[in-house]
Amino acid sequence: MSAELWNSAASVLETNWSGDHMVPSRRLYPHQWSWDTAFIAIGLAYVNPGRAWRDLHSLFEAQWPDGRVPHIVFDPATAEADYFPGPAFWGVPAYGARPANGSTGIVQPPLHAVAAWKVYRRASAHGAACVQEARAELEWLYPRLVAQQNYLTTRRNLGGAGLASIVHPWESGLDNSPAWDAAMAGVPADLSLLTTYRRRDLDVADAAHRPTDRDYSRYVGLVLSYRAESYSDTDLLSRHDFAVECPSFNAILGAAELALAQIAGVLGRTAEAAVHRERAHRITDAIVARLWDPRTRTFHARDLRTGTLSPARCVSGLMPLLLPDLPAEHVEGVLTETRSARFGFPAPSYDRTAADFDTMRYWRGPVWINVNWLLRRGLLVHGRRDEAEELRAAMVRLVHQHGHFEYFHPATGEGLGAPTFSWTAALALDLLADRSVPAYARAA
Ligand code: 9WN
Repeated sequence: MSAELWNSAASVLETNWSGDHMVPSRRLYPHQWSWDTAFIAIGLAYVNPGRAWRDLHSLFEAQWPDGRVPHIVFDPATAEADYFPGPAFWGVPAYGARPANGSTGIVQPPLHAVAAWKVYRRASAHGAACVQEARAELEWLYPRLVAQQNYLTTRRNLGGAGLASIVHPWESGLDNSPAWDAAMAGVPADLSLLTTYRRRDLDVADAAHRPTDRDYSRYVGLVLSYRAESYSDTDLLSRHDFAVECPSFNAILGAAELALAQIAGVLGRTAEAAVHRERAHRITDAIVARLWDPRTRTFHARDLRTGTLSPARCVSGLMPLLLPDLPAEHVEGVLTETRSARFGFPAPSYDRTAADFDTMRYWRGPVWINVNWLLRRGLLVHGRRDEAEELRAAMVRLVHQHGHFEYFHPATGEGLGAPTFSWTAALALDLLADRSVPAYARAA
């Protein structure tokens, strides 16, 4: 089974390569996406490390002067009509050496340091030249990764506690998650926006799987609001209708600091390595202080406009397991939640027992491989090797039986969404090849 799965995964990555970057899916997502690039690099590390670095390079070449890494880098060879909201809709002005309309103005979870570290670690398997290349790439990326973290922890520290806020659900990567429902209720839904701007996703995907028109009009409205002030973050909380601290985004922010500590160590930047570890620690403390609900004993998204935690129990609430300094009480709470009837292995995107659990709709029930990959890493970080192995086997089985789909039905395993999806293929390679544990993992 593993050779067959390996070959099919490698061939998805071959098909989706677009010259200097990978597309998540040829039909549905014909540009380059930020956190997809990180997941994809983790798999390319096995079959084509040169492309892993090239893809990360293309993404960071589009980094804004303020440090933000855009959530989409637009491919100028792809027509405006092929993806909505496309380049002209975002209207991003030229910056640095970048032409106008080259990217979006929002971000996605900063997983790239974790990916770069994994690609570097794998380089020795490909020979000395590859190791040399990997070191040079780390040198190039390091200041850019640091700038990304600085942007998120300063300009996006809207709550003042050291966490990054997302100002659009798309920034979470978990777009349509019930975690945003309470905060989104306060965002005006102007359905007339969808007559001005036509959804393109419904031409290529099933409407029963995708966000509703109501939610989509809110997504569009939020972009228009951020765009109106040229994507400035100054005083954002007082003039923008959506600002949320997400446990998954911030857990990845903390994990990035730990990966940066490892990268800084290899680059001989010992003092910086200590600073990154300290930052990871502070992010962990802030997640615990602000996003933990002692009643549910799991983490929830905080709406900064109302100061309340979302009642929804989503897979994003399990992600702080990625952080080794998470206190034992919180680790226990999240593990109990993970193993409960609400989630299980592989974990669905939302509480299976919730009345509005939806087996089909985007991030409201189906299983995604990327968040399960992160969950497995979290289990390894906390020394739960047996559970990590159980989850690994469940993911490999799912993808082997059903294919490299974008997401999967949480009961039947049926493949849903895009059929040859890059991160599913990339992470399948890593799941087949890598049983190692992060160096900073704790003992069980
Ligand atoms: C909007 C590309 C992206 C992923 C996100 C996923 C989906 C886009 C969309 O596809 O989002 O960014 O059009 O729905 O939710 O996680 O990065 O694969």
